[in-house]
Amino acid sequence: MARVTALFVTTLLLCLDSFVFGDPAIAGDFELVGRNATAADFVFTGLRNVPSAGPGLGFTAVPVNFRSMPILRGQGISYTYYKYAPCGQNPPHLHPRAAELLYVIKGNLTVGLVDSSENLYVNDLKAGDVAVFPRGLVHWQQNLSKEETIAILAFTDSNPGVVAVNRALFSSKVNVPDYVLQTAFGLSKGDVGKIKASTPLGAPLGKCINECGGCY
Ligand SMILES: *[C@@H]1O[C@H](CO)[C@@H](O)[C@H](O)[C@H]1NC(C)=O
Ligand SMILES: *[C@@H]1O[C@H](CO)[C@@H](O)[C@H](O)[C@H]1NC(C)=O
Ligand SMILES: CC(=O)N[C@H]1CO[C@H](CO)[C@@H](O)[C@@H]1O
Repeated sequence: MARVTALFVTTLLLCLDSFVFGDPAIAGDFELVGRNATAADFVFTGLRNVPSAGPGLGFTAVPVNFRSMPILRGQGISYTYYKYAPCGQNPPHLHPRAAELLYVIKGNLTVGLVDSSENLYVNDLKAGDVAVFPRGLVHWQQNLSKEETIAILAFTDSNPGVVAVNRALFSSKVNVPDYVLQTAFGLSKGDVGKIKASTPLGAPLGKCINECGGCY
């Protein structure tokens, strides 16, 4: 449990971490910094008992990337395991360094993406379905059901990175100048202030919007 929590925090830190780079070229089969590999380096056991999302959290996410599993560095692959609460949303975001392939293990999930020609693609997934989000495109997932959804997301980089659109633009921590947002969105200064005040700074990345009042 402590480990899972630590990993969850790691993901959140990674989300805020804009100065990390994608998969480096490595010289050998694999690479660990400063030590030789043991068998345990090739295994990650942190997905055995992932807790469900707690109250107020839209989901639990456990990354299996170069940070939680250092031997992945340079291998061009990683996972994030998700448990979405009922109504839980992974808000619109993009991965600068990776395409994503999502597989629904349990429950239902509505997923959407917008391409660079501003076309919208939305799909209702059921357990067993797979959806792709091409690299760098804005996308989101939401569990519109009243039951938990579980999915595994694969990435084409051991360090896909995350840019959450809401936080990048409206977080008071980032503090994009109001005039930029007023012009871009046609908002009054007061409205910009309201949106900044209600935009999460970090965790939770997703939130049950209305306890399923607006869900099926
Ligand atoms: C790794 O193993 C090699 C022998 O295979 C050894 O020469 C080297 O010192 C080891 N490196 C570390 C950091 O333990
Ligand atoms: C998923 O959706 C189907 C109908 O499309 C429904 O029968 C099923 O109960 C749903 N499952 C969950 C976990 O919400
Ligand atoms: C995307 C999807 O399948 N959504 C489902 C969410 O759950 C409700 C109720 O279980 C279904 O009616 C939706 O179809």
